[in-house]
Amino acid sequence: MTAAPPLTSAFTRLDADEAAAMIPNGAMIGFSGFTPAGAAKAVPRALAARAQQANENGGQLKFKVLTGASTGVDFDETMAKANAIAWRAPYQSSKTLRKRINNQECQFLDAHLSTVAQDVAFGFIPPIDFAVVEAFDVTPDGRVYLTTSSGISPTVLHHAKKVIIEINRHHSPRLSEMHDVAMLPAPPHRSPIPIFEPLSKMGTPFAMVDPKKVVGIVEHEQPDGVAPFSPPDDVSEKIAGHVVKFLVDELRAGRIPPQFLPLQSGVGNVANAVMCGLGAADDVPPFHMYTEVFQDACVDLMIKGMMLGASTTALTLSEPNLQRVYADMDFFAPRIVIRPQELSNNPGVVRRLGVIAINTALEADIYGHVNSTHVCGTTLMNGIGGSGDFIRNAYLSIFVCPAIAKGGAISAIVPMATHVDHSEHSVDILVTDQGLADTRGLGPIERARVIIDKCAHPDYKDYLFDYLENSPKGHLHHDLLRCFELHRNFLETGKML
Ligand code: 0RQ
Repeated sequence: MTAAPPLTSAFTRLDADEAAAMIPNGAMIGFSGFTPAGAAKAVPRALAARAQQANENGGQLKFKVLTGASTGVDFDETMAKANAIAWRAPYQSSKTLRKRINNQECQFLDAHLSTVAQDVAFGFIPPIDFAVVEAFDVTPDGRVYLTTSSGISPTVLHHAKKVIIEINRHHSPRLSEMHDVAMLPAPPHRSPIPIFEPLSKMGTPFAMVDPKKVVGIVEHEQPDGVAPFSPPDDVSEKIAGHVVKFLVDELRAGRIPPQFLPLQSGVGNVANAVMCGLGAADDVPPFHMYTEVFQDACVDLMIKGMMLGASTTALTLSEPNLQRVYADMDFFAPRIVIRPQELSNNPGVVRRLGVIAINTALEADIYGHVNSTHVCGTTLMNGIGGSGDFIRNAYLSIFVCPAIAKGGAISAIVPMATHVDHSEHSVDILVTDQGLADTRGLGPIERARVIIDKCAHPDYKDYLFDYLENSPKGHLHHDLLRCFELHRNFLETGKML
C-alpha cells in the first residue's frame, strides 16, 4: 500500500449508494476498466444492488454499459446477475452476462477496441449520460490521474454529460509516470501519430475532465482482483513451444530483424505460456511489447531483462505482481507506457512498428478463416476484443488454439468456420498443440493441406482431407451441403464425429 495522495476537497464526497442513486434508469454509462484493471468498482456494485431491489419489487432498472474491454467479476458478473445491463459494448467475459446476451436480454455490440473512441465522438453509439472512472486523484482544474488502465476513460470523461470519479487509494500515485494520455482529433485533421518506437510518449500523464461536470467522488481502497496466474497446462505449453520455435527460426532466417519486433499477445494462459516460453528461449534477444494487456508473465521477463519495455492500455496484474511493480517504480515506471486504447491498439502504429500479434481462435477453417467469438455461429463467447486491431495490421499474424475442445467432441479445425472474425487474408500462422501451419505465400488448397496436416487433431485429419479432396472444386473446394456437417453432428449428438 502506498500513502494516500492529498485529495482535493473541491468535489462532493458521496458514498457509492448516493452516487448510484444519481444515475437514472436507462442511462448510458461509460465506465473505466480494461479487463479488471482500473475498472470502476463501488458504483457498479451499488447499481447492481439497486437493480436487484427493483427486480424484487416487481420493477426493472437497466443501464447501457460501455467500458474499455472486459471487467472484473465484481462488475459485469454482479450487474448481469441483477439483470442491470440492457446494452453492452465492446467486449465482455462474464458467464452470466454471456447467457443474457445469448438470450437477447442484453444487446451486445462486439466492436474493435481501437475504434470505440471514434464511435463515441461521432455518436455511432448512444450519447454518454454518465462517466464513472477510477482514478487515484482528481485536481480542482480537472486533471484525472488514472489507475491501472487507460482504455476508454479519457474519451468518456470528455464526452459524458455528468461524471463520477471513484478515488481508489489502493494504487501507487507514481502510476502517473506511466500514463500517456492523448486523444486523436477527428478526421480529416489527423496528423501522423508520433509513436515511432514502443515507449514513445506523446501526451500527458493525466486525463482531463471539465470540473463542472463532476457530480461527486466516491472513495475506496479496493484492489483490481485480477485472477492469479496459473502455471501453463500441457496443451498451452505445447502451443507456446511451437510459437517460440517458429519465432526463433524466423530470427535465424533474417525474417525477424536481430533486435526482434514488438509483440502483442492476447489475454489468458496460452498468452502467458508464450511469454514464459520466449523468456526461457536462449536465442530470443530482449524485446519490447506493443500490446493491450501487460500481464503476470511480463513482470518476471522485465526483471530478468528479457523484456525491455512495454506499451499497453492495462496493467492486468494479480495483486502480488502489482505490488512487485509498485515496490520498484524506479525500475518499472520508465519501462511501461499506459495509453488509451485508441493508441495502444492503433492499426497505423501496429503496422508501422511491425508488431508480431498472437491472438486466440475458437475455431479456424481449413483455409484459415478464424472464428474467435461464436460457437456454432450463434452463441457468443466473449467478443473479438483487440484481436482485429492487431492481426489485420501485424507484421506476423498468429492465431493459437487447442486442436480439440470438450475432450475431443469438438475439432477446432473445421471445413468452414461458422462465423468469421478474421479472414484468411489476415491470418499468417495457425498454431495448435499438434503443430504450426505457416500459410504465408500459399494458395488456398496448399493452405488447407498444411493446416490440416500440421494443426488438426489426428482423429479429425481423415475427415478433413476427405472433405478437401472430394468437395466441388473451384479456387477453393467446398461442398455447401456438407461444410457444416461436423457442427450439425455436434448439435445433434454432442460430438462432431
Ligand atoms: O469452455 O469454459 O466451458 O471450459 O471455450 O476455451 O481453451 O479455455 O481458452 O479461455 O483462452 O478462451 C477464444 C474464447 C478462448 C478467448 C477464447 C470452449 C472451451 C472452453 C474457453 P469452458 P479455452 P480461453 C484479447 C484479444 C477473443 C479473441 C482475442 C477469447 C472455452 O481467448 O475470447 O484473442 N478471445 N482477443 O472448451 C465450442 C469450440 C471451442 C469451444 C474452445 N471450437 N467450440 N467451444 N471452446 N473451442 C482480448 C482483449 O482484447 C481484452
